[in-house]
Amino acid sequence: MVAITAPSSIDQIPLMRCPKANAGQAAAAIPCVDLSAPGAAAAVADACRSVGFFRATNHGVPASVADALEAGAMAFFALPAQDKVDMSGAARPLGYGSKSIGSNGDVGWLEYLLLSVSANSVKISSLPPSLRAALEEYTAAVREVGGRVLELIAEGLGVDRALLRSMVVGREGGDELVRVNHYPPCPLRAPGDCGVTGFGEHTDPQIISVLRSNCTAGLQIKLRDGRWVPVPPDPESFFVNVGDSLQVLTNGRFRSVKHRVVAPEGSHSRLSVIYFGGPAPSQRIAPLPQVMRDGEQSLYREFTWGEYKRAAYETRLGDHRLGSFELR
Ligand code: GA4
Repeated sequence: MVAITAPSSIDQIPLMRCPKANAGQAAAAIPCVDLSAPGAAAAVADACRSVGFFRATNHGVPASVADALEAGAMAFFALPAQDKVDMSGAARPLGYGSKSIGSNGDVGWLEYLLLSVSANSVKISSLPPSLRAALEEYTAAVREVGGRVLELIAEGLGVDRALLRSMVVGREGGDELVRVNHYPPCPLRAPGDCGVTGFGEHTDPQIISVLRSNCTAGLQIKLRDGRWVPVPPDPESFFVNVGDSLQVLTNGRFRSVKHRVVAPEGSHSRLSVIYFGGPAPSQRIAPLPQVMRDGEQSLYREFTWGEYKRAAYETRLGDHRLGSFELR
């Protein structure tokens, strides 16, 4: 790993280089599912099994909802650094963060807002009212998309349609987060055929994540065969990824996908908004009995979401977090 250092005008932080992904294979490798099509449940399950990631179209969220959030977020990120901290608190882990991710030394070329959005209200009350209103409207819409995807996943797995959705959406004491990531254009050049890391490679600990970005590229996913491929941006679609908890609930049939973001090099910022669907802390995370074959053993020791989340926060971003819960 090579660390590169920013010029003195920018904070001196080490930024890992991020090898360029294989652009030629992108389009073919990323499944696309029309959420309103008759075969959507099978297509979603297929994508979660083969890649752990897919692009979702026909989701029913009007473009104006995402546009309003994008505008509000860009206005927020254009404020002086101190105002952003004053309005939302420094990320610990919730709040406004810049370059530092989590509390174990991970860094990236980005600034962000990380918010708890459970029980329908954005917890950070001193955000500018227009941003708060846009976040609330967007959250309600993306939660519906997440809920629909969880229903399709359940149907595709052959379990009760409401089972996964009810663990996450609108659940009393549930743990839903929204993260708004802003990646300004990066003036640095990493050595070789590399970009600067915007957000280092990791899997998401939750059940599912639903991402929407503007039209600036940067997201990459790791395929099962180890190749990294860029995800062509599409502001009209949502991108869904399987989280570690869904991997466990399916006893490894679905795999949480490794992903990362390379900082933009040109003149445009990347703005992405991610909804993380996590259950209540007391929720038991173990393979669903309905998906197990006769005599099949769980690959994981049993845990609750609260336990897993606490453990996740002790790890570095790129760690294999499920490792210490695997039985073999
Ligand atoms: C990755 C997915 C979500 O962005 C997140 C991240 C969290 C954080 O930024 O506070 C973590 C990371 C994420 C997993 C390992 C720990 C915790 C940073 C980190 C180093 C909000 C989440 O839930 O887990």
